[in-house]
Amino acid sequence: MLTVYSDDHRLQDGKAELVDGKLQPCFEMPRRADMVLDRVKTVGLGEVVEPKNFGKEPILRVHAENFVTFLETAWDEWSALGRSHDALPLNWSVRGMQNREPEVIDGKLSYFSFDAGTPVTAGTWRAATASVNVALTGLEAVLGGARSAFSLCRPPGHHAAAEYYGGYCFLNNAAIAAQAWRDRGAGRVAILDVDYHHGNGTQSIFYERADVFFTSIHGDPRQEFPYFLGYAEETGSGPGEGANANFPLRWGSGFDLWSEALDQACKAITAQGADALVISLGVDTFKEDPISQFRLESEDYFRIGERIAKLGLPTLFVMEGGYAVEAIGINAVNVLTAFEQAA
Ligand code: SP5
Ligand code: ZN
Repeated sequence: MLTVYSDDHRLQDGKAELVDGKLQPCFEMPRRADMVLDRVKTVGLGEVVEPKNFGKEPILRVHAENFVTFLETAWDEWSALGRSHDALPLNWSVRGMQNREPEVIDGKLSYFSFDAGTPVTAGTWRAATASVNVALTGLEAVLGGARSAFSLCRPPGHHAAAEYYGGYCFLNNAAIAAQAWRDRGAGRVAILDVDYHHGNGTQSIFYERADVFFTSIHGDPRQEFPYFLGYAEETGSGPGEGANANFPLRWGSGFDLWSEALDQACKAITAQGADALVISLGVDTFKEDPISQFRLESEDYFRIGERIAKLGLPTLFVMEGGYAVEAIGINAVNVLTAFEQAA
C-alpha cells in the first residue's frame, strides 16, 4: 500500500491545550506522525511519497470562504498585536447570542472555533493545507487504480466543519477527499470513522446529502468530547435522511462491543450501495490512550483491517487521532497490513 506523507506536519507544533482545567502540553504532537511513518517503514508497507499541491479549490468545495480566509490570516493578525505565543480562544457564542463574525482576531478565534484545545500557531495554515494535500494525493493513487492508499495526515481533520475548527482539527481532510472523489466520478462515497471521538465535522458537512454516507463508532456524547453531536438518533436530514449512522459506545467498551458496532456500520455501508470508501483512521480507541476510554488492544486492529477489506471497495485511509504515541504506529499500521493481506 502506498503511503503519502509530508514533513510539513511539523509546522503544527502547539505548545499547550486547555485540558482538565489546566494548560497542558498538546497531545496532538509531531512525534505522532513520526511514529506512524517509522512503523510503515519497519513493516515495509510500501512506497512513501510526498504530496502534490492541489491548491485551495478542493478545500473550498467543503469549507466556507470566510473560514478559509480566517485560517490563512489568523496568525498574521495575532502576531501583529505583538504576540509570539500560540493563539487560543477565550469564549463562545451560546444559546440566544449572535452569530456574527467580529472584526478583531480574538473575536474571530472565538467565532470560528469550538474548543480551547486547538492552538493556532505560526505554521498552522501550512501544516493544515499540507495535510489536505496528503489526503488528496492518496486519493489520486486510488483513482489511478490502486485498491487502497494511506494518507498519513497530520494535523487530523474530522472535527473541523464547513465553518469551524477544533478538536486538534483545522481542515477536514477526509471530507475534502470524499468530495473530491465525488467530483472525480464516484457515485456514492461512504466515510467510516473509527476514531474514538465522534467525527462531528464530517457528519455536519454531509448531513443533508444522500451522496456521501457517514458512519461513526465513538465515545457516547453523554460522556465524551465533543459532547454535542454523535447521538444514534442523528440519521441525516432532508435529502440526507438515512445517510448518517452513529454508533455511540459507553466508556470502558472493549473490542467485543466495538466490533459488533463495526459489523453494523459495515453492513450499512454495503446496504447504502457505496462505490468508494474513506476511512477516518483514528487509533485513540486503544486501551492505553491517555485521553480516551475504550479498551482495544493492538491485535484488535488487525481484525478491523480485515473487516474493512471485506467491503471490497476502493479505500482511502486518512489518519485522524491516537495519542498513545509509543503504540500509534503499531496500531494504525496493523489495520493497514491486515487490510492488504485480506484484500
Ligand atoms: C482528532 C482527535 O482525536 N481529536 C480529539 C480532541 C479531543 N480533545 C479533548 C480532550 C479531552 C480530554 N479529556 C480527558 C483528559 C484525561 N485526563
Ligand atoms: Zn479522536
